[in-house]
Amino acid sequence: METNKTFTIIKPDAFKKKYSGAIIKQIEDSGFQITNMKLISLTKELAEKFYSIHKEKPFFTNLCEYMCSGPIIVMSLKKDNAVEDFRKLIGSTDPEKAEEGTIRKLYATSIEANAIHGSDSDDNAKIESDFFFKS
Ligand code: 3AN
Repeated sequence: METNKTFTIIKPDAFKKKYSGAIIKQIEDSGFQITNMKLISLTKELAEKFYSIHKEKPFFTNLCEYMCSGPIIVMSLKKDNAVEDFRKLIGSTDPEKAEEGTIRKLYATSIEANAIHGSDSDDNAKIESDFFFKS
């Protein structure tokens, strides 16, 4: 399994607030290369499929509705140790717990509207990237 790829989504809250440019700059300045990128709007079906791992969670319905609430930017990224380094760059899922200077600390408003997604493993990076760029 390759360890130099990850996948990210700039979520509806961050896109709506016009943070995309600043977030992409921070990603590039941190050494990541964008290898694929597109602006899309998720359908309910796609959101439910993408987050199917969370389908038993109490926040699943709200999460899918929120992810469909506006355009998002999906990107595949390349860098050594990509998954781990990117998780560090975005910070904790809950922005209140995120470290200073992380993308979520800077731009997220809540645990749900948390500005950005980052793959949590090399396997998921490939699955998620293929989900948006190989269909
Ligand atoms: P992360 O995006 O940090 O990997 P996951 O994979 O555990 O976090 O959760 C996926 C998404 O589900 C989060 N980015 C967040 O938007 C939402 N989420 C996670 N936990 C909660 C929660 N307790 N309440 C509401 N939404 C949540």
